Amino acid sequence: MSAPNRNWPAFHVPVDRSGGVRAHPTAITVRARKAEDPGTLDAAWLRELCTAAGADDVGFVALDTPGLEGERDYVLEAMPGTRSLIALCVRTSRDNLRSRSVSVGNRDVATTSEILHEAARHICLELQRRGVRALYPATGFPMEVQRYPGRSWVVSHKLVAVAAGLGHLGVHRNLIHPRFGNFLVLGTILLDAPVTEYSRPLGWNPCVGCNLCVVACPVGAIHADGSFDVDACSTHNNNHDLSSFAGWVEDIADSRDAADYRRRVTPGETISRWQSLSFSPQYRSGYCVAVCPAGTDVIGPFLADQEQHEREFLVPLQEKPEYVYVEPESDAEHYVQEHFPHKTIRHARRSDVPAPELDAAPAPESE
Ligand code: B12
Ligand code: SF4
Repeated sequence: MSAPNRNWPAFHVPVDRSGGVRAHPTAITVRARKAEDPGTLDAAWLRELCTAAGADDVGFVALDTPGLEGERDYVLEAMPGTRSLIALCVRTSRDNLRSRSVSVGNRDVATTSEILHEAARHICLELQRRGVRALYPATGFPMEVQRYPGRSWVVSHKLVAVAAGLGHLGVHRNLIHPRFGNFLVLGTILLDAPVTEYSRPLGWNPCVGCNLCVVACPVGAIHADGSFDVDACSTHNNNHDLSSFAGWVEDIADSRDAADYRRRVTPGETISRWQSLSFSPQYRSGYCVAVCPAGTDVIGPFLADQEQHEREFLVPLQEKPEYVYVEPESDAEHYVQEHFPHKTIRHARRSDVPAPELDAAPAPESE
């Protein structure tokens, strides 16, 4: 027999509603404070706040900046009233990302992402204390994945970073910072206040057009003309996530017994998925980032001896025997057969995820 409320009355401390909300002690305290209008944020002060919090570089843009039209509905959905955006970046440990041991690169991507989240959170709390509304979406995951296979990201950090002058996209479509190159994690903060001075896009592109990213990619996703095969990249690199994860679950469900499961999924693949689930998503390659020599902090040894750069950072990735995940009969499959015959082709099982029935995209102008 249950005995509701025997020890706890409906209200442990009764709420006094006699004077309405305006007479409530909270309302009286807040009214007694001097109302401060945070007004327009001083750009120099904001820059100092961001760099002191741990950002390696930062820029500011108004939400209505040309180039960000596609971001508007998503941003206003996340925080109605957003007026400006902070683009920020934190450097990664270059040699982690260049390592043939992909786990070493993944460790640093995850660590740097958390450092950026912590910096962004610190900035948001300081702005909140000053009466400015501010929020930071994740650098990558978690995202609004219920919208997959539609757009799941809240804001495109690359587009905001370009508009805010942090760099330009290289042939590999990653942002290249003029100093740090592509060895960074990007983030964005949404603000409901304007900033005294906005940044402008960089007048030149730090990409040097060497095309090392083109020849490093194991699935041929990056083309020298700047076009990009999203499907080839995500089928291989994101083999633990999204539709590939759903496909793995279906492989388990379809297996008659352990032997049948092993015919579909190797023990190494099972263990690898355990690692992704336990620690952080394990990308299979970020080879386009690893080999990129662009950026004044990075390019010195490449300029001194390009062949040495390739021997150290490109060739080990090209020669590495590894599983490469492709769709059967895709361009990516033919590319691996032709360029990397020593790598082992695996046909990824990807679940066919239907478009979501609910909340597939923001309502336009949700301001
Ligand atoms: C979606 C996404 C992906 C997708 C698509 C990549 C892409 N080019 O759009 C996949 C899974 C393939 C991917 C892979 C990688 N990503 Co990623 N990814 C993102 C994400 C969430 C949004 C990217 C974005 O803005 N796309 C829109 C525009 C700007 O991209 P675009 O290149 O101009 O155009 C392509 C897309 O629009 C695509 N497209 C069009 N419609 C749709 C719809 C869907 C559903 C998808 C998936 C794509 C897509 O087609 C265009 C290609 O021609 C951001 C995080 C974020 N919230 O911003 C990280 C981000 C871009 N990724 C990043 C990284 C590092 C990677 C990887 C190296 C993974 C790794 N190992 O770490 C690879 C590199 C692939 C590459 N060369 O581009 C970094 C880039 C840092 C930098 N220096 O720029 C980001 C910014 C994460 C971060 N916070 O630092 N990524
Ligand atoms: S590897 Fe070379 S071509 Fe590719 S993005 Fe970097 S500088 Fe540009």
